Amino acid sequence: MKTLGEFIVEKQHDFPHATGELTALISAIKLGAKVIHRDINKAGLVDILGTSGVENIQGEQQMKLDLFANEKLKSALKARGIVAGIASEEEDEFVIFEGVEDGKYVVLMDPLDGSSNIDVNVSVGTIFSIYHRITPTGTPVTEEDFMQPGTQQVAAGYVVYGSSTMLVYTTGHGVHAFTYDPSLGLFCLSQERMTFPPQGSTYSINEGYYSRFPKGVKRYIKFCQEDDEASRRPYTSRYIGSLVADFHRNLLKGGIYLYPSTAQYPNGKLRLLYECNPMAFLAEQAGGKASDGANRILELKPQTIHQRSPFFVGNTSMVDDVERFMRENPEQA
Ligand code: P6P
Repeated sequence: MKTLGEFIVEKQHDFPHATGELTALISAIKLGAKVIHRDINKAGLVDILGTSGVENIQGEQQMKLDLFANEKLKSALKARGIVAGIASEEEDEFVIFEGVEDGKYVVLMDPLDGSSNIDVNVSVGTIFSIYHRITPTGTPVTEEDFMQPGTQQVAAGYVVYGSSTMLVYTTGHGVHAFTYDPSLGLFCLSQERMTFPPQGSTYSINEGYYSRFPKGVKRYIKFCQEDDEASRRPYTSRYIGSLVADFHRNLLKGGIYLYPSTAQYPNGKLRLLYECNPMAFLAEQAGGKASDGANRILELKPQTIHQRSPFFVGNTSMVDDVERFMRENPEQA
């Protein structure tokens, strides 16, 4: 058994340029995940179910646990003294950590993705994305530090709070998974260098919105449902309504997650900076692909912190298929 802490230190020796600070940063996220795990598993017992009565900048109801997770992760990250600021789905603007102007890193996060599932006991997740700041240390971070393309990520990962709680991360040297053992309070290595299986046969999309999808996506969905034994079609349809849970299953079993633009979300629903980019980094490190239907997600230049993007992520061959149908059917509806 190897713990997350031991693994990071071991890997740190493999990469002399790595600093102990990144180790401390991922440990802060580990601590936040343990606290969130504890409270998610009590959700039915204490007053943290339901909405907070507050809307976030997206106009979405903030769940009590969203705000709880956000605060716990913020305090864990600030306490390490190496993160100069964060951007979060739960924060209208980026947050400067006063007194940590020397921090070398910024963190972007979705503290509790899929939180509407909490009240119905369905898996949810935490998503994080780590960058070196680009403004000089010793000064407060600026928006510029948070507007970097996904290719600049130093590390990224997620925690999936499911039948077990798992932390999955990459620093650009493969994707590694750790399972939480609550009896020990430790995340233990469960899979090193995770990769997508050679061929995927699951597609994850909210087909209830079919009529609102671009024509290329509609054609792809029909393609998934056609009989073709050689390509393992018809594919299985699996959609949990929680990006982290759907992504995690597709990473293990092979598949593709799709959230296209729709009439309701003309730029897609998922946020580029703290949902698409970290999952795209992981996908590419696991031999997969992430696209907005035409472009590599990681190369998109962010314009605003909460900007959205159409998102197609999973086995490379499946994402290639979607891009082909989008090229052949450029009509929006
Ligand atoms: P819909 C959760 O709100 C989320 O951001 C993802 O985790 C999830 O895949 C998607 O939105 C679900 O959206 O519109 O299908 O309910």
